[in-house]
Amino acid sequence: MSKSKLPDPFEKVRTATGYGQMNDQDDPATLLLRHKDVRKSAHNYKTFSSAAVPGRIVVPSEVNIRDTRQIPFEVDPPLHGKYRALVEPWFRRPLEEPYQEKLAAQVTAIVDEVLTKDSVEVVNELALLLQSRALTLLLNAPYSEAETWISWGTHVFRSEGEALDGDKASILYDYIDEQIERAIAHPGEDMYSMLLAIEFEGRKLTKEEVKGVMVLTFAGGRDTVINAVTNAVAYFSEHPQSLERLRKEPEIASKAVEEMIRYFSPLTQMGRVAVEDTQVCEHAIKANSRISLCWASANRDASVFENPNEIVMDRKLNPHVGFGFSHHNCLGASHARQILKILLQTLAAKVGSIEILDYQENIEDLGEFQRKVGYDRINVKFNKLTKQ
Ligand code: EMZ
Repeated sequence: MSKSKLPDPFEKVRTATGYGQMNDQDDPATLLLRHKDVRKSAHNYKTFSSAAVPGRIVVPSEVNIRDTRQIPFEVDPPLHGKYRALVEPWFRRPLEEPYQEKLAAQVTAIVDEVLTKDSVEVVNELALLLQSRALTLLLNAPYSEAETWISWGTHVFRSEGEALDGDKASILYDYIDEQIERAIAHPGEDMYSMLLAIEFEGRKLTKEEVKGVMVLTFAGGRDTVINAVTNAVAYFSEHPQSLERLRKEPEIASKAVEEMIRYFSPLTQMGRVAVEDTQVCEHAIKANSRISLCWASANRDASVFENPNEIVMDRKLNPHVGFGFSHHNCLGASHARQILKILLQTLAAKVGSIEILDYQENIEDLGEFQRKVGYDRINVKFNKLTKQ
């Protein structure tokens, strides 16, 4: 029963001091580990800024492979709120029924397909397909674009088993530049066209701003969604009773999704840059140094969550920070929640059991901590639900 487990590497240090250290390309970060400190610091944008040079608030830092500022992610209030208000209605479309119906059709097709196979590598043959196809809905782009995105692999900035890869990042940037030119020449109903058309403070967005929103949309929801989907499949393989429960109590699906986001914490952490000398947990933070808001640690904080290391499918109080916290909370959360919810419902309706055949874990190296975030690959066999 341990193949699907994601252990909590932060527990000891979180309880003892509340913070850890991580060197990252000679730009160290102080990891805040407690739920309370993470939330408080996420809220305090005046001291802990997101508006550093592009790429610096990401841990591991992306300053060497990215010049484009991701919007609204790498912008502080009040400007952040103005950008956010412009794009928010677009990112709320996943709450509409026709969107969910199309997503359900995509999920059904994938699940039906995996049920015909003797062995399925879930990362590439299920999660990557689902993430890429679902993204055509978020962008309102042709379904065929998914093929291009699938060919990029699981992370748009990283090659298999490697750290950040500038050549790979260029493929994404060039692609987005081309798409922006296409949308200028032939405006349509897609996300690029929407961004090019909107009015921002009495002017149109620049191409660089449009690119900033698009890079965020491609990068932010890529490995995160893929890990969440893969981890959910692994979890159900070892907990068939949870699948059974979803069949009998479909009304708990939304709670189960939140609980999985808490437990999986697909995005381990996000950084901020201190704009002045300050302190957290009685630890001095120097101006212009980095802190990291460790969502994964906060989500296992036993002072907030009972049985933090277990998935409690219908957990009642669940103030998790898996989608971040405060004004920067995840813009793509509605889309991600729908993907997971529909996946859970579809698996419950069609799959009786899942067997793990073999797997290789994906372990993040965070200096003094090593964290399993999911799998590099995991082969499983899906078995049809027979009895009703
Ligand atoms: C950035 C980040 C956003 C970053 C909310 O997270 O996600 C990471 O996966 C990307 O590498 O560029 O978009």
